Amino acid sequence: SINYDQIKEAATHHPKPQDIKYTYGTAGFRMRADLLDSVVFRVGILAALRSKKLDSKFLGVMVTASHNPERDNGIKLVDPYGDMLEQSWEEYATQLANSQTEDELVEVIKRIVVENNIDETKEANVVYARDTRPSGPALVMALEDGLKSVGSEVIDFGIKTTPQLHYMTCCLNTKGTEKSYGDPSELGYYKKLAEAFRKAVDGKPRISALYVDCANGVGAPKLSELARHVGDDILEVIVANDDTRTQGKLNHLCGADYVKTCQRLPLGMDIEKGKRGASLDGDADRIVFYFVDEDGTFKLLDGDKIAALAASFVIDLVKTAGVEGVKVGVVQTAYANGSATNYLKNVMKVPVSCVSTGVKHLHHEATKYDIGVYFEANGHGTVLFSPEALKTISSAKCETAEQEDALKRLRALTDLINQTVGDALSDMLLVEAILVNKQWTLKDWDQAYTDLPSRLVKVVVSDRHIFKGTNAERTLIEPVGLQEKIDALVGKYKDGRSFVRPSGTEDVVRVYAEAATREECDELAYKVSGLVY
Ligand code: 16G
Ligand code: ZN
Repeated sequence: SINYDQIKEAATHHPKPQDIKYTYGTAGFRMRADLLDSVVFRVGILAALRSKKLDSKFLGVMVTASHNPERDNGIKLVDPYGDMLEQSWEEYATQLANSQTEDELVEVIKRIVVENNIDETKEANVVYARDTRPSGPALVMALEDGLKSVGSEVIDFGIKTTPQLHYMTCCLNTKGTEKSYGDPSELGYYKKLAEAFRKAVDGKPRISALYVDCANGVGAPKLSELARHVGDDILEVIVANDDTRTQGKLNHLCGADYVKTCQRLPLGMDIEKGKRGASLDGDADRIVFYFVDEDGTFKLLDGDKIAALAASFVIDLVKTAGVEGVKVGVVQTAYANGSATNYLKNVMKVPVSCVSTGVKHLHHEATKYDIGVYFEANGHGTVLFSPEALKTISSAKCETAEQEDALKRLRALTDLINQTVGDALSDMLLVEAILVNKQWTLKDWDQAYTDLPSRLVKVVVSDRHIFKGTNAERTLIEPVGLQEKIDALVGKYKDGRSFVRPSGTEDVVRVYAEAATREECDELAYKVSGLVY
């Protein structure tokens, strides 16, 4: 049973700083690492409580701040099957983090126990991992203190990518059942992906090398390891920006977020014309691809392009394999380029839904399709197969060699694609597998549609919470009257579109705009920002 005196004693070593309000947001808690000690300690307690609540299933805890600067860190919880923490518990995380004294902390814990009918005598099991940030080891010690104060059993999974922690959590909880997701180890992860990749590209010749900017983060050692398991006879990966030791290099002028936001090559990746490049972010859950065209222009293939590529390939396989009952849909956010949405809806004729920013919204919506393809434009996403679709695909019988071949590749994809969360390493192999099957260059892939010029602007305001949106964040309802002004501006531009939303991860408001030309797009972004400011 829970020893509250023990928790109080442990908590005195992790006091909450005065005058800080913490919020468990879209990506958990994320901020300057030196402000996180008390938060991490308390998240440990919450993870243990949730494990007790869920019959001692393993909870996952990831210490990372993804693409944020190196001085930041963060922490988020992963539910037993690899999904994000259930939304109703986010509020508990916030309350624990903000209790000022040890007494208040214990009060909140007792309330969580009562409200959720938690059996205190149940065992708690928690698995945690961290990225390569220098602040990681100290934070992990605070996390352990929190976990142990509640008597939790722990598995330290070491330095991992965020998706590897999701994979591990799901594997631990499905081990020995018919839903087993794989061997709960890092090696199990590589073997599963490598074997699936080999099957997916079976019989097709290798394509040119892929240069991968790993943002000087955890993706670098992990990608090298994965590539070793796949074998360079079928995939040639050249790892760049792999310096995880020199302070200050993580995410600095490199990585998926930098490349997507700045629309330019990362530092340390001078790829020549025609060579193929990709960038991961700091915890390897996002990926974008790119190349430099003959005329020297930088061409980005972002999450929208990945979604279109993946959806079209899966749809073709489903058709050829003759499992036609299986319906494919795509989930996007308001940040999806207008050309991408148009291409999917009107050219490919795939159902497309638009949801609010944040993986939990996309993931949830994607489970409504037999095969749900979800990607944020920033490169985070995956393809989800429903249990029924998996059953249909695994039990389908085929009559022709062509059918059999398609079925084999489709089955390989169900293992290749991380079903728990968007995973840059798994997504990289997915894209490579499709390009190998089609024998396509990045330029071939890029032909499907041309992105409208777009611009994302950060606006610092005195209170971003006064901005309230609806319609998947595409329409503002507050401040009253602002949306009408935005609409009036947008109406003046050909193919114009713009929306305003408060960030879930930074104290800013984001303004997105797109229009037919670069000049018009920038002008629209500038004018809408003027309305917000
Ligand atoms: C978080 C989200 C990401 C989203 C981003 C938007 C997760 C795991 N991550 O990083 O999906 O794109 O926030 O940030 O949900 P913003 O609200 O600051 O624009
Ligand atoms: Zn990330």
